[in-house]
Amino acid sequence: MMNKHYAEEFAQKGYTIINSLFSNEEVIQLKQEALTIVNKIDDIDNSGVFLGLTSRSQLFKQAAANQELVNALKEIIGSYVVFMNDKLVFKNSTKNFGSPWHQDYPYWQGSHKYSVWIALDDATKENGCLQVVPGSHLFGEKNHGADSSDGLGFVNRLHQEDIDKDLVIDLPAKQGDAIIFHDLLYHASYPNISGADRWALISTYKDGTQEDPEYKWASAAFIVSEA
Ligand SMILES: O=C(O)CCC(=O)C(=O)O
Repeated sequence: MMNKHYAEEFAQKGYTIINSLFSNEEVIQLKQEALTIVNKIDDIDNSGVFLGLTSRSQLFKQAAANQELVNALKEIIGSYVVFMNDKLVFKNSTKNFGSPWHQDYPYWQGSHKYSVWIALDDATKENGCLQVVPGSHLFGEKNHGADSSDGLGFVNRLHQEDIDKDLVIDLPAKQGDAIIFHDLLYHASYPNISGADRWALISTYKDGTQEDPEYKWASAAFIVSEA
């Protein structure tokens, strides 16, 4: 049941939150499934980002089409919603760096995309919750030429001087909460200084009526709502 006007908040701030989209039991299952998938892969890079859960797992495919999530996305995007791809962003005692400030748009280009950041662990300032600049989705596409030579991925990074610290807010989240955000929203995460896991699943969607370039990494894209 829709208990919140997601579209209004999203239009204003560039993000909106669905609390407890998944129960703790569902999240534990997802995390276990993710662990099984990741453990089978030998060449995981240093970024702590792993693409393509849905293409490997029915459980993740079901999660991507979760009805409450799709209803919220329809409010924001319109009636034709396409899932594009998902990724695991796992921070832990070794992958403990904060994700740098960026917009997602430089990665995707084309039509605007809508990502859903789902907490697979409680996320706090100490273990690396998200930080955002509310309303920055209205600032347009910014230059992402900041240095990214540290080998930690995230090749598109905003310049530090583009982030007005007074406007930044933290988005702590409970396990199972979902944060839907616009691909122009400035976002980053804190370093994980806790020594414990802070895993998140990020699923990306688009308006199916929009033409786009061919995305090789979205080969498992599927329609989650057509009407
Ligand atoms: O969970 C995080 O650290 C943010 C990751 C992120 O923004 C991304 O992978 O695009």
